[in-house]
Amino acid sequence: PASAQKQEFISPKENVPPMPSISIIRNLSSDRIEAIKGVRKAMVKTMTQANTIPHFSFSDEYNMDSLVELRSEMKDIGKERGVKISYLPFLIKACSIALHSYPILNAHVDEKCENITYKSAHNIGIAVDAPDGLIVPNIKNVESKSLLEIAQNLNSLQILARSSKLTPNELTGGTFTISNIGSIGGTYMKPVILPPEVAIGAFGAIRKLPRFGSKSNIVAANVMQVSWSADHRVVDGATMARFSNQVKRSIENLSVLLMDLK
Ligand code: CAO
Repeated sequence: PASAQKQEFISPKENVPPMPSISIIRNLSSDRIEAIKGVRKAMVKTMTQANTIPHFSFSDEYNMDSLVELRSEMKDIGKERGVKISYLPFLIKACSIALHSYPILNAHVDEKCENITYKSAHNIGIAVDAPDGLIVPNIKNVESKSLLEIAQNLNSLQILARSSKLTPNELTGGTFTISNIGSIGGTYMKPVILPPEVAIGAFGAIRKLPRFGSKSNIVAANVMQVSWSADHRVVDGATMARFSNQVKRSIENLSVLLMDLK
């Protein structure tokens, strides 16, 4: 099956076209008509279909202090091995571990919503801001991958996406999606489900904010806002909240994450 195909690792040292951080503002001298095609056309189809799904959203904030510290140590180790380590591999793995407890969130529903397919593989889709527009390649079989392997796959997908070299294998078969809007900025989001999947998460930017410490003292905490959307026909809010609590617990207390690592 496509999901069993191996993902090639591409070193981030390869030449990745950078995304522009600021768009150049030019006044149009006249109206311009542009045909909707390519990635944008695919977005029209998927999002029109997604709009038929009754979404609900749930948000929370995670304390990222432990992960910020661990990531800064692992970033250097990753560099030695030619792998860029961001926060995402930990979040992806934490989601995959929690999906074992809530398999309904790693499922597909058919168009008429008559059958639910609980997917065995955790093929985690990652929303990528690419030059052609939004694309969502997925990392296959996250449930059996190490953090380093997830980071390698993520690096590769990011490079392929930014150079428009993704293949159908990478773009199909996703079972659950994550959108890290925080690398661009912002807090909460209302992510839109990618059918036939039933759930999606969005992470905001990690920011240093005042919060209460254990002795009711004010501390500077690394805080990240998290937003989940799910298909309310087959998923209830309590399930989504419990799933998020589990992800939160393993991110805020990394020994919990370590305990379940394979
Ligand atoms: N908060 C703070 N910093 C963050 C962050 C967050 N939530 N997410 C990433 N960062 C940091 C990374 O750690 C990295 O820092 P260093 O340079 O110190 O290592 C830097 O921002 C750049 O990260 P990155 O974007 O290259 O890597 P990533 O693995 O975090 O994310 C990807 C990869 C592909 C998800 C991201 O580049 C991207 O395209 N995000 C946009 C997704 C999007 O468009 N969502 C909307 C979908 S709906 O239209």
